[in-house]
Amino acid sequence: MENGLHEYTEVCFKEKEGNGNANHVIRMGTRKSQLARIQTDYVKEKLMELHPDVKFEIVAMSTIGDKILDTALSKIGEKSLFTKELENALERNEVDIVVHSLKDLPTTLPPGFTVGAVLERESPYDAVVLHPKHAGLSLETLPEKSVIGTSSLRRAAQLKRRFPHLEFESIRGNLNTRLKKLDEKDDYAAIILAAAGLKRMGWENRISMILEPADCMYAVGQGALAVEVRARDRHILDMVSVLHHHDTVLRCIAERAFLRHLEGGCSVPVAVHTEVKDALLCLTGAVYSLDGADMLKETMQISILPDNEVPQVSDDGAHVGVTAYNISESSQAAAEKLGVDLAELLLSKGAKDILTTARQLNDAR
Ligand code: DPM
Repeated sequence: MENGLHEYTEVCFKEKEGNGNANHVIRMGTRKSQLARIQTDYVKEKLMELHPDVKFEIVAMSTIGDKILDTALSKIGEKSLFTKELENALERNEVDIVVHSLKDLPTTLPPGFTVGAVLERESPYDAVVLHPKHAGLSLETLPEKSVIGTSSLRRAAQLKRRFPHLEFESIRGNLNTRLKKLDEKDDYAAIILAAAGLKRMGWENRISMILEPADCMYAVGQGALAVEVRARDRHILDMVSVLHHHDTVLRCIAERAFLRHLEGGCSVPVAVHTEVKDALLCLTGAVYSLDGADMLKETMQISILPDNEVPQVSDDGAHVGVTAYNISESSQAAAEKLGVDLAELLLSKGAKDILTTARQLNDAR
């Protein structure tokens, strides 16, 4: 934050109550990585279209997740790795809006914060990026013992299960760093990244294959952008709420409720797949042992038929950290219940043991 603020000294500080008036500048906090900036610019463009009378400014900051580049994400043990410093700035009214990848936002936000918008989801799937020398191959046809770079326990567990001839090693750094490590060294035959991030960076042409749910289900919230705001700041909440995408919101509420009820974070192998079809919300969720040998996977669905109910306006109408007054309250409650019910089903089949063992093994590595 100290790095970002001095660039904007001409802007007056706001009163403690937060930002109330249209003549105020709305400040948007972002991490300094290229992907974070692209995502924040994208949301800024959307907001400028919808609120042409408001001035938006971007403030870039470094976060712990950006500073610790040599340790696997799952081992750092700080749940709000990428979000804490940005939330501190929100709290101090130094920024009014923070844009995140929803999948990096903990399922329980610190008190006082909420997700005021979840934008339409990009592709939620994972993608394989091959070393150029393997062009034309696939995970299936890569040579025995080829090393795949990923520090996602979720990706490694599922892919070990599906492609036992491959080996998996951690790779860290932002997207630019990872692609460089892949191309310029001989350490990895391929790396696995979220298709959404690659697309936003303009690197779609590096995608060799998209992983189908049968091979690798995605992370909770993957591919969706989230706008975090101060929960008490009704003016900003109303301003950003127009960005909510109905189906994405309900899918992500179900996914986040599932993860929260399992007590999973970014350090456990949990994967999901959701669909909205014919007023049905369908959630598939799975937990894996680190080596992928054990798996529990179930699917449930719930009706989200639109109702005539007046949107609830309570102090805390949030569902797993998401506030969406403009989306049917009963559909949101149904989505949250779906996630909880599916988690309960997996827990009744032994998910707790799988996750506890995975956590212990990961901590011991
Ligand atoms: C989280 C994970 C990863 C990110 C764990 C997972 C990937 C870590 C890694 C929770 N956050 O997915 O199982 O590969 O070492 C992250 C990316 C994006 C958001 C990059 C990526 C962009 C896509 C999006 C890192 N967070 O996953 O390739 O907006 O969802």
